Amino acid sequence: MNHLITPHGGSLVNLLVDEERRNVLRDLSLHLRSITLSERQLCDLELLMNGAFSPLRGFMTRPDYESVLDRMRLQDGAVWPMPICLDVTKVEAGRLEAGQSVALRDPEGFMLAVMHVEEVWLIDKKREAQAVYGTTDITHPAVDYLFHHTGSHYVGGRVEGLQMPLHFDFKQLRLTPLEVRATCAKLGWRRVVGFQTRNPLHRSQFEVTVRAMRQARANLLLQPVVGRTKPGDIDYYTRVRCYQAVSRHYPPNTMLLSLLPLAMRMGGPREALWHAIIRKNYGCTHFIVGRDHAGPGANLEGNPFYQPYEAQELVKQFKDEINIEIIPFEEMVYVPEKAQFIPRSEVDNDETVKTISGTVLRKLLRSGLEIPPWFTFPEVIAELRKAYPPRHKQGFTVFFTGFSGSGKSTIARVLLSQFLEIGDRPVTLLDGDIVRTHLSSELGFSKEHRDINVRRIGFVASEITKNRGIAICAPIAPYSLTRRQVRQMIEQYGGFIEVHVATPLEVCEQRDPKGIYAKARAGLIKGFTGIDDPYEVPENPDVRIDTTELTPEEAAQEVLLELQRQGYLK
Ligand code: PPS
Repeated sequence: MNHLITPHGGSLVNLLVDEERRNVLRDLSLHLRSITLSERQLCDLELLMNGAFSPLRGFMTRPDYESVLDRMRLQDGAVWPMPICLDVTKVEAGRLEAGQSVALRDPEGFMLAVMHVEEVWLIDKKREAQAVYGTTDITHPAVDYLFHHTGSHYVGGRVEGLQMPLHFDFKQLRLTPLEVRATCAKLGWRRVVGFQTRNPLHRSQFEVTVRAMRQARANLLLQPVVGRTKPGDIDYYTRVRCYQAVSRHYPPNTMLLSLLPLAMRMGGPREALWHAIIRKNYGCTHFIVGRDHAGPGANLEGNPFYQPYEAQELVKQFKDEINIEIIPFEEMVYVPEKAQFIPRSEVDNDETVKTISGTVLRKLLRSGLEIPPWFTFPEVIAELRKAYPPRHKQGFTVFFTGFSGSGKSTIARVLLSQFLEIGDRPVTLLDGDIVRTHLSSELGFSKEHRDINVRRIGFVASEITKNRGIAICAPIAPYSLTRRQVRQMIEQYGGFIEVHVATPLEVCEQRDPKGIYAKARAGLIKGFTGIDDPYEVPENPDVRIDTTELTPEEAAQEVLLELQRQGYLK
């Protein structure tokens, strides 16, 4: 295997400068503008700097970008299907011009590289979406990213790298293209087949890799993506533990596990071609392209964005030019009669087939049901169960909202006692008054301050929920949008049960346990919720309780029953 030759015949790019130049750039940076990179931009920069994106030497300038859009080639003719561009806001773009240099920094402020700006231009997003992804439908994750999370302008120019983005996890598994090539050479591997994945390796994918190794008489580079993948994917910490476990099922010294900090676009055929070029840069001689490679799923009408074998067709078309053998694979299915996975087209008419989709797998995990051993390895099941406990083991937040005096705090205290009696999770009560004493003592009751207060509660509750505890929150939380934001913060980690304590204002005012309504009516307190400040009634709470005719215990029971219905209590 040649150690320096890239798909395009040139040498592997390395944008990291030597120490002397680094010092010059550090001194220069005192006078430079800075751009703080997003997660995706950091991934792109890392792969530019370490040569995985060879022959690119920086973020694309407009002629390369236009050429990639129009013909999947750089201006000089080299095959390259994906725009690698640095986007900035209109304001930032206004401060940049050709000839200037800018410091590229990570979110903590570390300077990773300097870019020498050659061009700044306004993005025609519709044109880019149509050219690269074949659609302007925002259900496609890359189109959504382009339309909603990408600045208005691109900045192109050569990059000089000072320092690789920092990673503190799985360091031994983060190999650069040069390190992968050197390891393969040391192991005496001359033929290496690359496998790309963003999912745990189950038995069917394992079978694909083993068949590919046999077919190509090659060793395996298992290269899972640990940058940005498809929203909703299994987190990479869990996946990497799964890959490490499955690695032990290959014969000794036949495969290498190496993590790829790539920001995927889910761009189907163009993305598959891009993946093949990247793998060639890592030293692969062969690359596996599966069914629906890097597919973004279906659009709102349920139709796939790309045909299942479109990616294979495109990569095959360019394989000679990019100098890598493609190993195409169709869908693998399990045939119980044979007790093995085989390609769907090889199944006989009288044989049964079994498959489990990602959606079904998630359902099985959520409900704690058995995952059949034919589907995956016991170690993988154990890891997935740790990451996706059934609901009765997940954390959750009970979020009360309602007028002052509606009974929120009292019901919250009853619930606190009930959860402590059950005793299976740690419980924290974040009552309005407690929070205003310990977390938000500097805040008043303007809309802005109430929103800050409620979002702080949401943040603390989301941390508790993430760590599988129970958070009980009881602020007034008068605004729908803020409540919705809190729900979003929490639901990514566990349950969110919104309880509207809908006791009418007259009853709350009559109760007036703190004498605070009397003060508000007398004009001694301004902007009091329900008196001279708004309360937006929740439209679809999980529970709505009017405590006028209920004891606190009866009200708490309604919440407990809802928690049980949703599966959070056994
Ligand atoms: S919010 O809107 O969610 O931030 O309010 P919260 O943190 O729950 O605080 C509500 C308690 O503060 C007392 N209080 C007021 N409430 C509403 N409006 C105004 N202007 C106000 N000033 C003081 C009120 O007694 C609330 O107590 P609870 O526990 O809800 O009865």
